[in-house]
Amino acid sequence: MHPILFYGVPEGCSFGAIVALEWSGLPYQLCRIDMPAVVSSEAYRRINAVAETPSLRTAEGRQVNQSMAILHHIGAHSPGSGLVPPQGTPGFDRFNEVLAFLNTDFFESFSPLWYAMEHGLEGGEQRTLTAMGHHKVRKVHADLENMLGSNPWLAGTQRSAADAYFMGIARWSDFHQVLDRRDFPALHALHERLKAEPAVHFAHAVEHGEAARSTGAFIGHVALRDVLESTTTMA
Ligand SMILES: N[C@@H](CCC(=O)N[C@@H](CS)C(=O)NCC(=O)O)C(=O)O
Repeated sequence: MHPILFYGVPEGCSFGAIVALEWSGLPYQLCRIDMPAVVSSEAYRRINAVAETPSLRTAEGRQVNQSMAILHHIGAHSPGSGLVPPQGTPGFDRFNEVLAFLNTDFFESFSPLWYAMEHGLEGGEQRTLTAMGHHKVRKVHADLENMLGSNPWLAGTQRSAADAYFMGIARWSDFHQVLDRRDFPALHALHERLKAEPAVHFAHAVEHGEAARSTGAFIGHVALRDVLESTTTMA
């Protein structure tokens, strides 16, 4: 068997896991999950009890949820890829620190903006949450700019799974029209570098249902129904 990544559309944070799988060189399949309709369905809750994407079915058939756990799993199963530095090294600590920042502070800073949009808020409530979201998003960009310093990549001199994850979340500031990334020159340069990556083009095309050319070992899509049926058969 090979891993299956359940990725959420539109604009899902699963984007980074798709990029990481491409960079890993591991053979893998994708299962597309529409949000919010399918992600909150009873069928999908059999994959992930908290109704979130991404989720990874491992090559051994276990389910791993949460972006950090998934990225670590992919890295551990592709040790030559450089996605995750070896545990116990300074490189690992740096990688893990920046990934934790992205998965908590950076991710969370967008929640007022998503809430205002998804709950159709208007008037004063909408203005308050929008102002709060803009403040938080600007702050985490300034923080990440400082963390990045003069490094070309978030974990230092080498591309890692943290960069893949960053790309999936950073685009939300374009979606919500929060800031001009050129105000953060190091992050802007990182974003431009990532934009040129074939794996990023691939993930974008996959999300948009366009013809996508894998430079990794992507096998193809599988339907949620088929994954669930095969699980029942195996049980
Ligand atoms: N802590 C989780 C957060 C996952 C998460 O919030 N996923 C969103 C998409 S980015 C989701 O599935 N939302 C469900 C929905 O929109 O209904 C992780 O890091 O994987």
